[in-house]
Amino acid sequence: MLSLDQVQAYDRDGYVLVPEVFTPREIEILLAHVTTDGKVKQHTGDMPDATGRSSKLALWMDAGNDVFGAVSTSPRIVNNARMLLREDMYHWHSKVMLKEARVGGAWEWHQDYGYWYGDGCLYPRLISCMVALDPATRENGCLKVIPGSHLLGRFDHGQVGQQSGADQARVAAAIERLGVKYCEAPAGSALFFHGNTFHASEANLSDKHRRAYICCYNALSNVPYGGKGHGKPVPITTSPDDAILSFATGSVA
Ligand SMILES: O=C(O)CCC(=O)C(=O)O
Repeated sequence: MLSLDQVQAYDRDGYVLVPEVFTPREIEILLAHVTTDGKVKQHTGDMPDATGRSSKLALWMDAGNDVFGAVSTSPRIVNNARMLLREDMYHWHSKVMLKEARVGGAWEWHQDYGYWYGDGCLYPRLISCMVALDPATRENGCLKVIPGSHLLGRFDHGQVGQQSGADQARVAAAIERLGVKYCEAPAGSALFFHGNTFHASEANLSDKHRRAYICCYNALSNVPYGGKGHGKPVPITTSPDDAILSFATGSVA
């Protein structure tokens, strides 16, 4: 469970980084599935950055009966995200960010609600949790955020490369007032962040991968209008706390 200080930090800053949410053994199991599992290969796509560098990710809408579903429905993520959101929520989508050594591209400054507004969500009442699968450092392109930017409201987003990027003059002004925080994160840590928190990451020019698993949730009061959106708007049944371990040798559907 998050402490009161951590909840208050999230309310103030729009993000909170929690170390040691998943054990080294759980991360080892997850990475084994990232590198060998058909699900990741099947869903991998590329959203090149402004310079044309490859920014690969594998995205899906289901929190299925597999090792990735076990993370997306983990009580360690779900119960804390519910607390930060202050209401029940449903699984929106999950994705593996594959920022590979030497070739992994950047992610432009954006708010996730910059994308999800277009999916018909009326409020920015969405939350993401980024689980570090490798140690994330400045050298390998860790996530960076603008603290407090979740309170700015939604900026206009346009296309930058094949990504959505926010109005650059407004982002520069926000950075001048609020600064930038690089979220260096040990493997196994979890970074919870608000749907309106500005975030970005730089290219990975290092010789170390920076892979991460991100699960995203939408408040049940914020189901998109017009039947659009991601995921199924049903409350999440949390998995047993040891569920990831049960995928140590098994195959994944
Ligand atoms: O993995 C990254 O560096 C960026 C992730 C991101 O921007 C997102 O999932 O919205």
